[in-house]
Amino acid sequence: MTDGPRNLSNSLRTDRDHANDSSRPKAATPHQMILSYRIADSVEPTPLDARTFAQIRFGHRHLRSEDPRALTVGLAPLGPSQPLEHWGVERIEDLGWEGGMGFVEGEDLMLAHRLIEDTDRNALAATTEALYTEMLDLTARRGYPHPLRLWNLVEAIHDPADGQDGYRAFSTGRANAFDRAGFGIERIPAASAIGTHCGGLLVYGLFARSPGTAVENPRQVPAYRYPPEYGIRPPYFARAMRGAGGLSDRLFLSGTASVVGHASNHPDQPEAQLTETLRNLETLIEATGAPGGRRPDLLRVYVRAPHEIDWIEPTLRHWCGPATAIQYLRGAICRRDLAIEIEGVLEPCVAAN
Ligand code: 3EB
Repeated sequence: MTDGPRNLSNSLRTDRDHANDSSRPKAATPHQMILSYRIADSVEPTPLDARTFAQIRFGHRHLRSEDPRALTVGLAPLGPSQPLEHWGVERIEDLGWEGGMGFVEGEDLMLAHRLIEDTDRNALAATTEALYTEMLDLTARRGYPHPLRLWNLVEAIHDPADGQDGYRAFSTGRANAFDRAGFGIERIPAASAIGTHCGGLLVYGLFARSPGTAVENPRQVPAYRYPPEYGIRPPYFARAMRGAGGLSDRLFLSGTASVVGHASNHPDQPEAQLTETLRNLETLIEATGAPGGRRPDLLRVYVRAPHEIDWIEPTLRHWCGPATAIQYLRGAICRRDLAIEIEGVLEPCVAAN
């Protein structure tokens, strides 16, 4: 669904005038550009102001609004969730819509999102490739050529598409687009790819002016080197990405599941999968050079079966401690035999650098 995201409202214009006011000094400390990244306990949209970079909510369907900073992702929040994601910045440089793509620019960081509602199942790879090509082109053209973190929401991810599993068709299109844009492996971002009940194909993500640093998990084969049994083209994502510049060394952990080597461990055993997933997260965090025992500040948990959160919640809370903000969303993991996937964000930590 679209609320007519074509024209910017008057109130927004005030923000833009403010942001573009050249008499304002450039931020002396661009490394502090992102003031906050938090999730909150609000289902209602809160008013966007001059310091709002993005406000992402979760609900029963994908929804864009006139203001490209507000986006609703069609995944239902579950249990004790905090279904609002808020990014605050020092100032907005520009924002708008171009060819159906919403974008927001801060100093060092760009948000881009694109929703294609009516995807042809017989052309999912081609649709994905076109969407990615457009997004990589627009972001690079506007000075943000480095994707750091991408979220992919794929309708009916396991249903056949192009004569194969939908996720594999999606992976093919994504890999082709990155190849076509001339990306080396070191520039492939952190990502999640989740199945939804409706909504076509939604991709949104963060792009930077300066390159981030990809981190791999020693327990896992890099996804872009998975053998062909997972698809003609492998899934192009890094296990984690550390942001540079205005991202203040924030660390984005990709969707992490019970995958060891390249195989799904404990197929269809959710409890063993959670244990394996947490081990993967611990190993990944360690691989980033963070202090031992460091836990993410934000966690987002995707579960296939909503009732599973009854036991996942206390186990996960015990693992991460009271300080971590956690979101639970209902979503299909991109491999049928996986029941749970967890992604996270680690806020800058002086000792980690
Ligand atoms: C895995 O480790 C599980 O295709 O973008 C996790 C994170 C997974 C991102 C993606 C897929 C993706 O292979 C699946």
